[in-house]
Amino acid sequence: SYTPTPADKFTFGLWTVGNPGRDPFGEPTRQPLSAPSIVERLAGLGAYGVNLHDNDLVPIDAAAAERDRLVREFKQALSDHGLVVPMATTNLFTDPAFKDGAFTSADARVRAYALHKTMLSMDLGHELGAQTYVFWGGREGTEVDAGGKLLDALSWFRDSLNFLAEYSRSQGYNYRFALEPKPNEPRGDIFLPTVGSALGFIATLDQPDLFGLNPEFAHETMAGLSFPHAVAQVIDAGKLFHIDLNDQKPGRFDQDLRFGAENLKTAFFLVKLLEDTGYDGPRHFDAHALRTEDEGGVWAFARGCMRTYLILREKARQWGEDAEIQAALAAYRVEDEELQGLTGKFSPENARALKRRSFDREMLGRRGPGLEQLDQLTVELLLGVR
Ligand code: 3MF
Ligand code: MG
Ligand code: MG
Ligand code: MG
Repeated sequence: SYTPTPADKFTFGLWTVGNPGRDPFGEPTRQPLSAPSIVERLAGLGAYGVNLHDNDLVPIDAAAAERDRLVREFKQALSDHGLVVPMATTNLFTDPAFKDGAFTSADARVRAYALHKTMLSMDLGHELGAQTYVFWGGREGTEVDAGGKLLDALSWFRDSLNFLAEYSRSQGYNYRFALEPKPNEPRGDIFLPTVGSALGFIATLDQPDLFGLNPEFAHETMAGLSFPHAVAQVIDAGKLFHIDLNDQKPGRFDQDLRFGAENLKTAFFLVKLLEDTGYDGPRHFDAHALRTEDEGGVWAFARGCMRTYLILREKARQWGEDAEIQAALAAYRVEDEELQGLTGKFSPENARALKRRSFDREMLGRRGPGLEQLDQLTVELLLGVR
């Protein structure tokens, strides 16, 4: 079947299926879609929710009456079609005012405007029911470092996040905040470029417990890193607040490909990781249809993201029940109760006992762990011949 239902918690951004196919070298290839029509189509496909930047719904220069009408029509569509808005975020990258950064601009007026715009957007997100608020610092970075702001930028960024966390509390919004790292594009270098850097930065905030991560498949891949490795570290830190699923060829421009379109095996291990660890937040697809596509291609793209996730989830279940795979796995992980008792926790006695032990170093070096066979079994399972 592999037909999604809201219980699968699949979400898309208004900006994803709504992407009209503009790129740096070419004009849009598709007509814009209205927010209510996106809600209707996504609900029809079995999605759970839809996320947005403030300006995906309300143009930056909209008058109050126009804003109210757009929000009212969007809310009506959400309630008509049973979709929720789990996450909201701010567009701090499209407008020329943010060309040299928002929270990290060297111009104090831009930094203040970024806070002003984000508070209004947090108000909107709350009105729509969002509980997670994402910060993707698209313009927070540099092409040249002659401006000498590398340390200042981190401290301005920290001040802004601290300010907004207090704003959320004072308004009773109680958002959970998720930082979304990206190494580059649109800036030459973006601050906090990877999952690891964002985790380190969170520890320096006033209320670190309110902040977690929104890691993105394409972003870590652009940095030449493994997305499952990054996500595992986020889970280990208890910081997986949200996730952006898509795909990407390493070493290319930001492609935002359909989930599973490129690195299927990596996507499999990611889905397995999310499912095995009981991640119960939204599975958000931050991707868009190829520029070649018409509107039919957009919905084929959306269906494909969800279907591939469900197929990989089923493959992960099969993997867990495959006797040969499980036997190879058990052989790979060598247990030794006595030694694990000594290494689990330091005590002077454990240290003394370990120092006295002798080890058969040559045998340890000779042993083949069987990974070739285990990986081949995995590949054959994925290829559908098991
Ligand atoms: C860009 C992104 C962003 C963020 C979004 C917040 C426009 O590569 O991934 O999409 O995901 O701003 O979630
Ligand atoms: Mg992205
Ligand atoms: Mg992108
Ligand atoms: Mg993203």
